[in-house]
Amino acid sequence: MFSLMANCCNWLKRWREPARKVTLVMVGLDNAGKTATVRGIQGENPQDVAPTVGFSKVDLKQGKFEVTIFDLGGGKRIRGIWKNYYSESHGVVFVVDSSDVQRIQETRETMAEVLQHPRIAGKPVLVLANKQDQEGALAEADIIENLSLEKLVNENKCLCQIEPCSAVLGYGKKVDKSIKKGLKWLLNNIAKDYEAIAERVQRDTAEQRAQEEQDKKERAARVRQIREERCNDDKEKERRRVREEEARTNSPKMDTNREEEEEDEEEEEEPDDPRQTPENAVSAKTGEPDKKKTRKLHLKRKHRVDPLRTEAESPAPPPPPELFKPLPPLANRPQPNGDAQDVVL
Ligand SMILES: Nc1nc2c(ncn2[C@@H]2O[C@H](COP(=O)(O)OP(=O)(O)OP(=O)(O)O)[C@@H](O)[C@H]2O)c(=O)[nH]1
Ligand SMILES: [Mg+2]
Repeated sequence: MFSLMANCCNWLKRWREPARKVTLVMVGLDNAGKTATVRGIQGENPQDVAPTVGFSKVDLKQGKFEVTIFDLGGGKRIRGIWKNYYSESHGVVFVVDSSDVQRIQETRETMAEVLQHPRIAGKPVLVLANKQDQEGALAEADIIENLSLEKLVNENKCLCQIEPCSAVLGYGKKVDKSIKKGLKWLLNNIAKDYEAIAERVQRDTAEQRAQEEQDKKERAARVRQIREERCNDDKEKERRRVREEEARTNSPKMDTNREEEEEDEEEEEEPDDPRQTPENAVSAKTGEPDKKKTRKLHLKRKHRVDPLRTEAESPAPPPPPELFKPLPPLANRPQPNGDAQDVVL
């Protein structure tokens, strides 16, 4: 009679207890069967699931527990995000593909990283040795050995349970019993130490939020600094551009003068340059002869003869036509006949 009353009191006490909110993180290599497992527990068909990119959040009621499961993508490049969910988790579900013997070492290393993390160590861990329906799947004992599971959980003070299972066997009420059993074990062990775990979750979450806030501020400060530096760079570039523009605007005159000076120097150094013609002295800009140049050229042209022009413009004069023949000298003149008289012209 007394024990019956005690049982009734306990039941009443439990019934009046508020539902416990528990958050679980579900991890494991890609293709292990995490999403299929969650689907089965939810009562959805676990077949034809797509790889998880990022994470999916599932809320479900399990007895007196309101459970939130973070089903995280297991791809190598996604694993980096796992740690962001550790602080708010009360426990861990680690899913192993028992048929993927080739990646068992990768699984071991990944599990070690998870359990060693300061925000996970000490929390209860359920290992689901999934895909037991597959041929060649490692049995429970092989998995324990290959993962050095005992050593890992002892070192990190994690309560641990391993359940060989198959996520595709059924769903809803027909979900693999081992999965149900494992989940029950996990929730009960969290419940046993709920206050301590919940306090830790609260503290770790607050720390993480503060850290995230700090990171955000630092990131914002870095972005601001980069923007300022870029802005200064832009201003400097603009200033340089303006200077160059100004220099370009002024430079043609300077260059022309310089060219002229150089030409003058050349003229003085090489006075017999055959390319020096009067046309060179005409300013390219105005079409007017440059006075200075003309003067110089004029001076110099006194000493110069351009053979080509001379020939072309002043051809040699033709010999004058022979209008009359000069008389031969007197001595050689033919003698007139006797009657004729010499005529002196
Ligand atoms: N044969 C068999 N196939 C399973 C089992 N569990 C899951 N699968 C299949 O394995 C594949 C991967 O399952 P997922 O649930 O997507 O794996 P996951 O761990 O969520 O993978 P990621 O989201 O990439 O991390 C799917 O084709 C599932 O149908 C099982 O117990 N047995
Ligand atoms: Mg998935």
